[in-house]
Amino acid sequence: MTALARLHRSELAVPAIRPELFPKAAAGPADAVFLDLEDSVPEAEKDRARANAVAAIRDIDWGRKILAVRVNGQDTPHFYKDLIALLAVGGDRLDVVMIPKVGDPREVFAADLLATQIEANANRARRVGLGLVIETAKGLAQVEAIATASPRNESLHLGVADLAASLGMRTTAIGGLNPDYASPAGLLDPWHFALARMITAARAAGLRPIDGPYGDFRDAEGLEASARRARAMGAEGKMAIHPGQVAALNAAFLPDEREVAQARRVLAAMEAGRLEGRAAVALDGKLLDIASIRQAEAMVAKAERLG
Ligand code: 1VU
Ligand code: MG
Repeated sequence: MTALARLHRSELAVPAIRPELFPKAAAGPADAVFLDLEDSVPEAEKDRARANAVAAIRDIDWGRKILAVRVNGQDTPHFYKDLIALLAVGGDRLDVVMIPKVGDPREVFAADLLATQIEANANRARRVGLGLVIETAKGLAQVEAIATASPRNESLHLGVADLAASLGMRTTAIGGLNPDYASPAGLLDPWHFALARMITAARAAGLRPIDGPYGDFRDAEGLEASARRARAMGAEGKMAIHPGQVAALNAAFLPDEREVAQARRVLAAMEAGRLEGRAAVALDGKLLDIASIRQAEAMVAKAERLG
């Protein structure tokens, strides 16, 4: 369960072909930063992006952030080169290798095997973690097996754009709602099933579930609503594609004072019930029982851990 203990409210994507952005990302408030070697890098620039990422791991002070690099997928000729460069040359500061488009637990096993060999040869002092991007129909269908495929696994991330393409969803937007997906009562959330399934698999395996990005980075209201939906369902944090999104995510994924105060009231009411020999009590006209203790304790523990 150690994977859950890291603060991971916001995760800023930074294209690795834009090294001028690295110091801004390192100095900013994101809990996690990932340098991207994959879909924000044109094919002809893959080698340059990789070299930039390796230098950034070694030369930039990333403070206490989770530092990740998203490598190219295992269906490309770049994956092994990315992994060797990052682990053999990049050094120990790299926390997590993010693997895109994971579709099968055997891909995670293969990444673990290769990482183990590189780390042994490079005398790397600590084991790198894996962040797995769930963004294909195959990956979502096998997400439980993927989540438990390696002890290196730390987090699952919903890749909304690729998932939409893979599922044939009728949208070209990155995240957010779709006016066509509605009931007579209003808009529904087209990401609900995928996010719920990914969160369930992540929590069952003790990993951090991270919601996908909201591409319309000028729409603060839409981002906030999307983050609130994800946190209501149990997501630990959310990807950001622009630094302007980070503060809102950091705030959204902290338990707020009202929620924590209510959780403490629940615990007090249950304790009073316990002293009277009861495990089911009423508070404000609503049922509480022993499951309510677990819900409230999880909320209070998270608030205390985050200070
Ligand atoms: O004010 P300054 O000039 O000092 O700084 C600019 C800009 O340089 C900086 N900035 C960033 N800093 C760190 N990390 C970033 N990702 C980043 N983006 C911008 O912030 C200041 C304001 O920038 P801006 O509003 O002028 O933004 P631009 O027009 O320069 O860039 C917008 C995009 C969206 C292109 C840029 O933010 C970006 O490239 N984002 C990340 C894209 C990415 O990594 N995509 C792949 C992962 S997400 C995915 O896979 C989709 C599902
Ligand atoms: Mg993707």
